[in-house]
Amino acid sequence: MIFCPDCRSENEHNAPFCLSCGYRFNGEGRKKREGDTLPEGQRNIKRRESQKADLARTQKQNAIQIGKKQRDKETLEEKSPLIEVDESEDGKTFPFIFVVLSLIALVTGLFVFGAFDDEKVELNESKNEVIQIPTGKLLTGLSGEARALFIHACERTKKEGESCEEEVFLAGEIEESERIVEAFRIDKYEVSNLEYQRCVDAGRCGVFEQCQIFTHEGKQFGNHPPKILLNPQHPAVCISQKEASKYCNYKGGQLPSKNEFLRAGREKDRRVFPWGNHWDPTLSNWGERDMIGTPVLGKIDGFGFTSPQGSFPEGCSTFSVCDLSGNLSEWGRKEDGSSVYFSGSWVDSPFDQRLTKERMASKGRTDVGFRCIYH
Ligand SMILES: [Ca+2]
Repeated sequence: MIFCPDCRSENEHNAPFCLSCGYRFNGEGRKKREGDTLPEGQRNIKRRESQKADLARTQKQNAIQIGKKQRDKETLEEKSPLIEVDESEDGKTFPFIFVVLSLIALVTGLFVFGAFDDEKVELNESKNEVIQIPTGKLLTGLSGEARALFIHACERTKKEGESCEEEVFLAGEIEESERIVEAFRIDKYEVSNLEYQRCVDAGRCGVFEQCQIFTHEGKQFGNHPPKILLNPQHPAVCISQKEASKYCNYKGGQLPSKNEFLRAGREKDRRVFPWGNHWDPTLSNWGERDMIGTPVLGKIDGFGFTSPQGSFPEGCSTFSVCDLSGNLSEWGRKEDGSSVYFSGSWVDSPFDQRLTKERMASKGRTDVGFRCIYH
């Protein structure tokens, strides 16, 4: 446990911020390093430059280790499970390979993900099903308490000497109001790569030609996503908002509006997350970071990349709609035709996992997926 120095409440030792008052832990009791107190979700460019220098210094040693492991694999293959890329492990062993290969790529200029292009993806059955949402009242917007918490966290960040623009931090938030949302049905899970492939096979959906690669370290150079993101059971990535809409039309539906997305996640109250108002780092696949903002892939929620459908049953909404927060953000539709996406993903901070979070984009990327609704 860790005590919040602001309000003295108890928090889990790995909590990125205080659940009671929003204080963002920055490694109290530890000697601060430059850039230790970045705002949630922002990237530390200076630290990354430093990391690159560190990587260059250790490259020679890692290359030696890789060579040794490769020799071990060739001679003792069945005794070397650590260096196997096992998709069934969903990232638990892949990050090791990813890191090691990235070290080589940084020095040689090769793009590591392209190396996996020729590997065959095994197809399995999809777990998705459709959930009925009855006509009912929706409470839109953030509650006063939640908004105050977020603003307090933003103010705290500014006191630590860093920028936090409330209009950016709270971008996409809509006014508190009540309205009736007509009945609809919605996919229980985000559409998987397998489900999307069936639409491609039917000649109704396109294969992505470009993909913006977003990871815990921000936007990356290249056009090839890590192969584990293309696992059949994982949610479909690199699908543009337009192609996602085409998929939903093919299925007889459409992308959800903000109100439909919120209705599926909130039912009858103004909760922040599908499971309630308090952040729980174990109930969704989010962009895990430790107390000083360093990525800790898979250490808290168990997944370093996206996760298969149904991996967080306790994080589903009261309607049993799952992964509305976490795993991938999700494309939505707007009446004015603008392209938006909701909530947060496997690369995002806790604050961005709220159901009401709304951002604008349109191109296929590795942190945005989708699900469909049907009337
Ligand atoms: Ca994660």
